[in-house]
Amino acid sequence: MRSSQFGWVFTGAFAASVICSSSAWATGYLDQSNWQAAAGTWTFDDFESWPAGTQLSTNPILSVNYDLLNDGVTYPSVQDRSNTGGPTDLPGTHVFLNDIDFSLPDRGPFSIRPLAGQVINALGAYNVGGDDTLQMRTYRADNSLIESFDSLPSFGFFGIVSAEPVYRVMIEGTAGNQYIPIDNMFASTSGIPEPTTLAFLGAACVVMLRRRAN
Ligand SMILES: [Ca+2]
Ligand SMILES: [Ca+2]
Ligand SMILES: [Ca+2]
Repeated sequence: MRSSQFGWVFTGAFAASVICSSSAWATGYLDQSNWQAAAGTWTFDDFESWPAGTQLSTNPILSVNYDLLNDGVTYPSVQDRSNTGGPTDLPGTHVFLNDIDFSLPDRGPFSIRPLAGQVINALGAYNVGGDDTLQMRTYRADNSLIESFDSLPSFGFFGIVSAEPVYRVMIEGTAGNQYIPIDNMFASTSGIPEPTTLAFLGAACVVMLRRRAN
């Protein structure tokens, strides 16, 4: 075995031990600094650079796409907080909203996907609704659920760091009126991992769990 191969295997085994030591393939965070440390590399959009009223189908700052809202015709939109209400704890005046007309009802959850050829490894955002609890859910390529994680009520950071590649993230109100401004979105994305890498991590996990069971 070449030394580079040994290094790769060692790194893989270490990664597997981290993954296997947790009960799930993804971890939720309510602390922005802890999420950032776990995500490693990430980008960040405070939505201040977009004019108020802009609908976003794609966000090059975060390397993600946004699906149409439930009405089938509008995308989530950047809005001025003076129109959406909510806590003023964060700097700036722009938020990201699942509506376009500032009146109930809302237009459904945010559905966030990686750009073509990419996966999402971690995603975080601030709940700035003032009256909502938000749920973040991560999904595999076959749309099966990886992990679900709830924000604190009213205000605060919440995010997921996933060991499994994420192909879709949903953010939905689970308490409150479902009209849910969010802000300061963070994302970590990368190219789609090689199947051999995933297979190796999975195999290392099985070996480790077997050893633990003995
Ligand atoms: Ca903002
Ligand atoms: Ca509305
Ligand atoms: Ca609300």
